[in-house]
Amino acid sequence: MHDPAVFRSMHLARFNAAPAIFVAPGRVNLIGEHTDYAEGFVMPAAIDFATLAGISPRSDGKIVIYSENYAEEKVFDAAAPAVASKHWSDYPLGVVAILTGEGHKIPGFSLSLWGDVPLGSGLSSSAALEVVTMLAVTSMIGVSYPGPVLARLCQRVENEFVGANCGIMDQFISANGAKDHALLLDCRDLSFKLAPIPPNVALVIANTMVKHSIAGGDYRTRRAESEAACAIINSHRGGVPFLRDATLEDLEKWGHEMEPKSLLRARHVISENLRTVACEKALEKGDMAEVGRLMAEAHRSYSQDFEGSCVEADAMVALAQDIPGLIGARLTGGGFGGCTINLVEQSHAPAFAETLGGRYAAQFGIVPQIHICHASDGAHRLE
Ligand code: GAF
Repeated sequence: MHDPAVFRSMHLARFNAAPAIFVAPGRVNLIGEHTDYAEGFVMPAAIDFATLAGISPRSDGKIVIYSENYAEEKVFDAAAPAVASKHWSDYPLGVVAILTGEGHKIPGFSLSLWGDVPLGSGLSSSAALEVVTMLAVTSMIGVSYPGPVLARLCQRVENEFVGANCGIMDQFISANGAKDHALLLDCRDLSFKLAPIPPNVALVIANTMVKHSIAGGDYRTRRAESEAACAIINSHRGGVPFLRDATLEDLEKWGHEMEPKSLLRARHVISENLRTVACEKALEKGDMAEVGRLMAEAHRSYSQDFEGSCVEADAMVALAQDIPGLIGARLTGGGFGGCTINLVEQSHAPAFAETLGGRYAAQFGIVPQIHICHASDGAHRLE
């Protein structure tokens, strides 16, 4: 279905109109977890799982959205205010709401959607859906936003319409990713640097098959705990509105005033920022041993200090350790389930995937999906 011709025929058959077709990828985060909303650093890559959107204008004032994945069509009145209903259509509808709030008049349109980003697996299927819809709708009304602005608007869909308190990482990488590169993003000013992924390194994504949504309570709780620690530091020395501005020395000085869990969450975020910047430097130098060491330390911190992992993800990381070709492994994304990212020497990748899958199935009785992915370009028009 990544073939736009098949997608075009599907839209044409349903809506009797030729669509403009857009694509937006999911993502995997190599390092920098729960640092984005602390205005820190992240280093994700867009992957070759993506969502496609076909759009054509309508003259009846309706917004008709069809999801091929859900085999479901939803019809809305373009003139009526959009309301969220905890349904997949919240994401495209939220795009309309945010654009309307920005002063754009959105006419009726038909939108077809299809994607292969695994849902609820921490690979940002919702960000891909927001970004592809934003690109499709803005292009239909003749508006062109720079990638970082488009990403911010999509983050607002999530924060203000869907009601998930996420940071900017997922929408940013889906909109701005680059083939064969990870992207070191400064979530404070959205400046970024592309970090080449060596051609002999594969991104092996292992799905624990444990689903988790960032709209759930754990993400919110962890965020609140880390922000509480930040408030204590800020009350002492000021100028620390976000953990991005805090240091490990701050924790030594004022950690005793924090709730024990807050202290641990903050230690993860502060140290993760340091690791993320260091990891980009190591990648630039081609020092893959250092990349692997930083990923291992990042997983330990995510699991033990942030308590953002789960038994299955910890096992998936542990089971990978002695498989030939592994450079580094860690849980990726919002946490509490989802996928691990394994950087693996390309020549070993197929055998690595098979061994890891077999070991995980033997331990948990669940066959995990394991994907050998490549870093891809961000959202763009296909035709
Ligand atoms: C989810 C969120 F959407 C991101 O903003 C980020 O906070 C991530 O979890 C954790 O790093 O993917």
